[in-house]
Amino acid sequence: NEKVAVVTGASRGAGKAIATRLMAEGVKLAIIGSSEQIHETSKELNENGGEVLSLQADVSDEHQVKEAFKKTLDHYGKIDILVNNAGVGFFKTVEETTTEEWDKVFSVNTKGVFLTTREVLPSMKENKSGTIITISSDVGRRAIPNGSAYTATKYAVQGFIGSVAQEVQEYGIRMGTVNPGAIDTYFADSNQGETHKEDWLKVDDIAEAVCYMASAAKHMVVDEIMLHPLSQEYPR
Ligand code: NJP
Repeated sequence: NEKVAVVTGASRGAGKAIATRLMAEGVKLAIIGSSEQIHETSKELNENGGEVLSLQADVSDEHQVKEAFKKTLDHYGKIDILVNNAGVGFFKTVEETTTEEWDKVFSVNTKGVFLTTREVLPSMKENKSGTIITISSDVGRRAIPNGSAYTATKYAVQGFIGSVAQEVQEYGIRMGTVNPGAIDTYFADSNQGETHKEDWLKVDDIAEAVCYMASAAKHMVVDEIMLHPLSQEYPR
């Protein structure tokens, strides 16, 4: 009875590493990304022998999210693990932030987590089991300057998860957040492997945290894992 996981934002970066790691643990996958790159990543994972359903969908679009979860349930019959990883960010002063940029980060980082979580819950409730892991951020626990919109989305996610976790506890569903500091990915229009990111968290560090949460003994919930590069200032 293999487990089934949906990983959002798995085209590249942390999401791709999370999908790769879960696959290595024998988990069947449905991976979601908004660009065509998701199909390339699926092909790569398939070539490594995993079972992967490739879903191009924007997590901030209600219709596309509904469709993606319907396809996953039609294909696998259940979802044991949801990893809410898709996220975008930009860093500038509040006066430089446009209304469009504000709406965009809230759509993907916050509304996206609401839409996917809402979609997965009915089947998890029916199965009386499920684990929902959301990649938030250490900035969801302490504010940083020049990132007000991004920081606000991650504080919002923290509140959302904390509230829903209590609603679904009686159904055997557990929810947790992984709150990383700087990770070497493609985040905020950057590239993976840039030299100034040498000491940053690696995508496999995030995958390891997700794996620990997802495979924790059934009687416990790992509420939160906070991690940051040793070279980074301590989150306060
Ligand atoms: O970023 P990146 P990360 N619908 O840019 C996908 C958090 N975090 O891996 O849509 C569906 O390499 C996109 O795929 P595609 C961060 O907030 C990061 O670092 O096909 N998917 C890609 O696979 C986020 O929650 C840092 O282009 C959408 C992925 O998301 C998570 O870590 C620090 C989408 C982004 O990959 C992973 O981000 C921190 C949409 N609308 C928290 N829009 C950090 N990197 O330093 C984008 O504290 N994607």
